[in-house]
Amino acid sequence: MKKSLCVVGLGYIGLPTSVMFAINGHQVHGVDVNRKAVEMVNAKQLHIEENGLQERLEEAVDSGKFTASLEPTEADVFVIAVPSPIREDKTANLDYVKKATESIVPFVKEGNLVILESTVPPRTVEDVMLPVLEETGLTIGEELFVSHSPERVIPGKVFQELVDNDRIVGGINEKSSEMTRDLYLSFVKGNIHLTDATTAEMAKVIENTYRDVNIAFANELALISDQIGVNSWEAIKLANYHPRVNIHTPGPGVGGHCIAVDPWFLAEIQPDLSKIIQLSRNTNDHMPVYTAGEVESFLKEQHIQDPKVALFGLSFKANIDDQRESPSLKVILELVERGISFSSYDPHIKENVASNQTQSMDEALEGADIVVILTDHDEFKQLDPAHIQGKMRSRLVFDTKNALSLDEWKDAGFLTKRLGDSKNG
Ligand code: SAJ
Repeated sequence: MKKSLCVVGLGYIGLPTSVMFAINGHQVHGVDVNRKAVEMVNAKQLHIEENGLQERLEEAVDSGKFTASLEPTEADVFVIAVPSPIREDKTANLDYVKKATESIVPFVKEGNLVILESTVPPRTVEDVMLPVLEETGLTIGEELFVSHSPERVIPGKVFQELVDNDRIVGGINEKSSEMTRDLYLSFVKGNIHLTDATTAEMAKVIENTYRDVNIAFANELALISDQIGVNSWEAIKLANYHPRVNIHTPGPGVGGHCIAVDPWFLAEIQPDLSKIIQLSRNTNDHMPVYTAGEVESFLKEQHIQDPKVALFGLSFKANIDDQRESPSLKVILELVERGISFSSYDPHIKENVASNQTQSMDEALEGADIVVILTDHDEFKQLDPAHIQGKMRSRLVFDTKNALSLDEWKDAGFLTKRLGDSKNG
């Protein structure tokens, strides 16, 4: 049955989700505190980038099924998709979730459903949202239904993953779970798994924590390999041929607003019981420092005076324009601390004044002694070392993402180094 929806938060998750509900026949009203975002959505313009979003937004707005404003409206279903970042002290900042919940209270009526999509520490629905929703005067679970259905999509492939991924639905009771499942069935083709709200919160946080711990393990293997004449990339690949082993890859650190954040949600609620989780976070956070140290020692070994470093890649992962929590920015801070001068280049990022960014690769290479690959963009995998060597002062290359065929670079006269690989010196 077609419903009316009010979606609070029109960002990386809320906007694509609103559009999906609208093009599947529901009447959707989107809400955001950012006036510019609201105006752009109504004008069918994008304030975020996502493959396939533009045409779907146009379809949704043109059909009259999607509108946006600064204020919530009455609806059958309220979906909350707002940020849940961490504070300086690594504790969850749930202010946005709380404010969004408060903002819908005047509009909630008997029979409505409230769904939280934001990733949150386990117990947030029960301990933070429900007390606010009780202010409606409705009996929770009988007159008002509530659930957590965490988003699980990867930037760049959101529309594919919204449809194909399995979905977790955790209601505060069975009726809440069933109502939520029935709604998502309008576009989800993956399986929908029903549970309680707190287990759904836990499952979502576990997914990103699993990845963080696994990457920390890979990074630790890289550090060990750097000491013992082993290429960790090769060793990990070989180990992964075992049918029950799946080790992730090392790198200059873990960025983005999910994997570097969510493990702290578990550390915060049980600090004494989350030792591996905290150690992994710290291991991954140390990688930019290690990377900068490796750059410095490579330059020193070659006795290069007043070196200049050309950093390639500023976004937090390959082929996207997102710099949030990017390890590259932390490597930059470390180079500044060490007094090493640098330029930077990223074909996906238009402007970042803080990082001495140049608009062309050749400009970044001018007078440089070393190229450091920090993000494995497709463009970097195809770099021609013969072209690059002509632009530089010295010929050193350090690949932290295993993006390059270093043999080709050696043939072009480069001294090469790879993170986690002391086999190819
Ligand atoms: N990274 C490594 N080694 C690896 C994999 C990644 O160093 O083997 C680094 C990347 O370079 C990047 C960071 O980790 O800096 C995070 O990248 P990612 O692709 O692992 O994750 P995100 O943050 O883009 O998206 C994750 C996804 N979660 C999982 O895969 C379990 C996505 O499905 C979630 O929706 C998203 O977090 C989220 O919003 O929670």
